[in-house]
Amino acid sequence: MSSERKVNENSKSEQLEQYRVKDQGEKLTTNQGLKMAEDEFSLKAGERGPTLLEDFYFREKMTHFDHERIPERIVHARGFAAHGEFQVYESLKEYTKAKFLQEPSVKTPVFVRFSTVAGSRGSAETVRDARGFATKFYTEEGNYDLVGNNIPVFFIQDAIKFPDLIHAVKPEPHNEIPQAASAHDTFWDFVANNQEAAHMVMWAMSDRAIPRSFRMMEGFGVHTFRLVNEEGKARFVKFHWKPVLGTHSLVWDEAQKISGKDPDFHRRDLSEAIDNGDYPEYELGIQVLEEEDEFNFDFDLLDPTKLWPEEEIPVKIVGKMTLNRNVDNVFAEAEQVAFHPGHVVPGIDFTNDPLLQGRLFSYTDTQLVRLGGPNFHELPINRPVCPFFNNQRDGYGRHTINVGQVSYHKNSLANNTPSPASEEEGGYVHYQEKIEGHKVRKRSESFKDHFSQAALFWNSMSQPEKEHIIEAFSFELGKLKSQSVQQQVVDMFANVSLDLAKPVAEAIGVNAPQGNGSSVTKSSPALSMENTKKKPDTRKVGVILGDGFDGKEVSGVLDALKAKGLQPEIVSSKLGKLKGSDSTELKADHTFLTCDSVLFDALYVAGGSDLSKKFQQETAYFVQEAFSHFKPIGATGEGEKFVKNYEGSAGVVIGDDAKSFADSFIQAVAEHRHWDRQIV
Ligand code: HDE
Repeated sequence: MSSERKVNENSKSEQLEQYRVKDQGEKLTTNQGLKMAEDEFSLKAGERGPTLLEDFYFREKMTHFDHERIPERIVHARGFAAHGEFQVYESLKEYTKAKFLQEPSVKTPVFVRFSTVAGSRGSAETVRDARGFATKFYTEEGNYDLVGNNIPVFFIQDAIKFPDLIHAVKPEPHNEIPQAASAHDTFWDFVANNQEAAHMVMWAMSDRAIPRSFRMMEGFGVHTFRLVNEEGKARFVKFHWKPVLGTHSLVWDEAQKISGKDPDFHRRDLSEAIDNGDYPEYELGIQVLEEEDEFNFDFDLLDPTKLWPEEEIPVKIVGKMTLNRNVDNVFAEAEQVAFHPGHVVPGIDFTNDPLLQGRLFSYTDTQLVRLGGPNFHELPINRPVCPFFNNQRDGYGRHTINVGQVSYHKNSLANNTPSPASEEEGGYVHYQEKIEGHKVRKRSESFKDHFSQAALFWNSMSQPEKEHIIEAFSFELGKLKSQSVQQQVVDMFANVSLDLAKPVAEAIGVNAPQGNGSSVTKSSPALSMENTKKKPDTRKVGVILGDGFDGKEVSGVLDALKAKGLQPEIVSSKLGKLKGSDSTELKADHTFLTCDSVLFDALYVAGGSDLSKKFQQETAYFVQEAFSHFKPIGATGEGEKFVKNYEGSAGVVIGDDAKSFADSFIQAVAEHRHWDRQIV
């Protein structure tokens, strides 16, 4: 094999094209290609007689249907995905020889799957949970998978505990309750008895665990990896994805209501944004550490319950990923995609993080049962864009027709090919880390501090974020039956802060925790979402409108919102045309029945002169709910009376000059939420 491997001329999407079947306008056939004359009636002995075994068409159709389902992922079952591309801003040659990170002009196709962790495949999307953020880069050197989460740390320090963690968080086995929720006894019993979970639990109880959208959440590789350059010099690295729209969340009451009103909220948001041309973008960031700095920190770099504070080790922004194409078929693409942290390319390597080491086993193992055998790499979504050759053969679902007599190494009959590639020829050579030690089942002493970074996280939160964490703990623990577990958890989190543990103890009626809290006073502003980017782009505004609205004014506001990239959608008591006081007509997108205030980022109440009692009641309800979720609310003309009660509150904009109203309202939308509000 020559060292210059030729990448398929095709991009990934062109490669996929050959598998895409468009059957519109075609005649119906069997899977053998036989045209069928009938698709409604099985073959019977007489019109009222029994169905015949001879009916091959019925049997083929029904057998295929009976086998349509595959096992869902044991974790991250509920997910959605999109295609896109990635480019580096400048060459990362200094750090890594990975070819896709050398050249700013190179566009690498990517496929990204976002997911929740605990819920089943059909569960609601806005539950409190970590989110998976898995990226497959189809590079010219083979597929590289960055299989991360939206939280930079994990619950456990050793992969051997993963089955325990997941058993604890999944629905309890005796009644399969609750679905997609950690608010139950076994999860918190696990936490209290496995205190390495403290830091991740702080994140899971924070607003990070209820993201506003996949487009507005960060991604993290979690583990410390290695980058290795052409000279063989290795450095430690942590990977980050930073969303260009900033990192934003829902509020808990809203998240729960959306679970009922629109359980598909996150996938709808992602696919609609891509359809609208509002392509989600994420910048890739790296934190890089020299190997000689390995022991210069008060935590172990191999410990996956620790992050590297950005203020101490800055995140260097090195490239951008743009998601620009929706999947054509969720099963073929999002369901059949198989990620694996062990899918690496030369220049990217592992560390001895014991969580990562265990993951390197688990992902192939799980695909064998989920995708039915060892040939899952041949599924269209999983195929690399470069050719691949080896002596592996046969197995369920083999597509490749390997030609020739030889399927072993070494051989003389095929000139000893396929032959291993040297490092110079692009062959993967593992970083030669020196290892010395006794074979032991132990954890390093350097992994034993479970609370300092949990306290760092707490200290870094804004006041509203802290209140949300207290509420989240109070909610989750409030659902437990075991008072002993409740008490254990409260006592455990007294090691983080008494300002957290005491109010939670009070809220759930257990004894106030003893202890002094943490001695850590440091904070890391980068951890607070208060300090994220704030932009109005792509925000959904519910426009409440009835007949007799002020045509000129409302049209002016809608145009101004659209010009700034916001997405106004009209809500009324009926669908169809709404007539303004002049000749303006606007079409309603939703009724009060088919949508809800929780499905919008902001409300603009324009009202109308001709409103039913029902309209007035529904509008009052929408406004009250949006207000209680701290959302921006604007009103003009006939709409003002619905907002009068809230006048003067943060994020409430009232005015009748369309232009200045629109400007202030857009600014309020950019803020995302207005915490500084007295809820009435
Ligand atoms: Fe996973 N994880 N995981 N995980 N994980 C899976 O692989 C596992 C962990 C993550 O959209 C499974 O194909 C073990 C950390 C994502 O398809 C399984 C351990 C992080 C996805 C598995 C971990 C992740 C998975 C289930 C502890 C963040 C979804 C289905 C050592 C860095 C990928 C599958 C997708 C999926 C095992 C911990 C991220 C069972 C043993 C830490 C995003 O193999």
